[in-house]
Amino acid sequence: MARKLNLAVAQLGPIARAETRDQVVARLMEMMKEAKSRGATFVVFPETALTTFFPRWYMEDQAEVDAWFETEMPNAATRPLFELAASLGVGFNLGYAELITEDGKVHHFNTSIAVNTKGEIVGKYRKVHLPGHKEYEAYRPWQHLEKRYFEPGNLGFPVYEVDGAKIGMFICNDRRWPETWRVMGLKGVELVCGGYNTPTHNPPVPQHDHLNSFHHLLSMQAGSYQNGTWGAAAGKAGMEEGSMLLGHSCIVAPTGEIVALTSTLGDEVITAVCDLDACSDIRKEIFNFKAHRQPQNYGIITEL
Ligand code: CDT
Repeated sequence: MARKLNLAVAQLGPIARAETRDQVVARLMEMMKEAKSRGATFVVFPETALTTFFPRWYMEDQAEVDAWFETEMPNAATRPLFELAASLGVGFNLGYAELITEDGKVHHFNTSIAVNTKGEIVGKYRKVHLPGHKEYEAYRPWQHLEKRYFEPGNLGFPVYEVDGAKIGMFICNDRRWPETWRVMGLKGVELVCGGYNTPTHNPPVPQHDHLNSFHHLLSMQAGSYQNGTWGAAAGKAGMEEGSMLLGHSCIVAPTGEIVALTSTLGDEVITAVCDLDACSDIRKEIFNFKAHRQPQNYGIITEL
């Protein structure tokens, strides 16, 4: 019998700087209910889904920076989302800024979690490919200071069994890198999912601004096809604090075909029934890794 995952992607419209976590979680819960009403059992939410995309502002006061981070998960603000997930029997993928002490050292990560249909955290990913810059750059209308506020993830690209599906996560810029997909592809992933905050204007290369959506979908479609996996991406969209963010949240089949796409720049849920066994149509044939990969020629990829 085919294994089917009824999947939802919940795109968020803009989050104002003054909006509280409680207010945002209420929006996430509304979308989770909508997803459930359409039969979905797993919902993908955006990157840093609990707040506005704060790396657009230069901050020197570490206490001000840390206020954008979560020190535990779930916490008071997000617990209602976990409780709703358990009561509806809906799992989810949620991105947030994580402040944690590990081995006696304080860390700041751009993180996402996979939560099962019982509301339990069963997987964690920390963003590996951090875009942007570290210092204030005056020519930019807004900053992109992920390299200042986060350190690169230290968990690699894990794949988790979540309610019978093999799920891996990316966070925003990761989706553009073939290595992200291939590492999880080699682990037999069946759904690669994650969130993004992609400004439609990239100050260093404005000549590419009109290609923003194309490059996003190109990355999602190529990554899904070349690894025979479902792909799902949830954006934060619309005009957020003066920065226009890309919509076009999507669900992509292992063939590379887009099967669902948002059509607004606001809170919007899209769904698709994903046949997880369809992954093997690609993996047993054109991208049969065991039969066709030639890793002895790929060494330069992992050399520093
Ligand atoms: N959040 C994030 O990773 N955004 C990047 C913007 C790149 S331009 C600095 C992205 O790849 O969409």
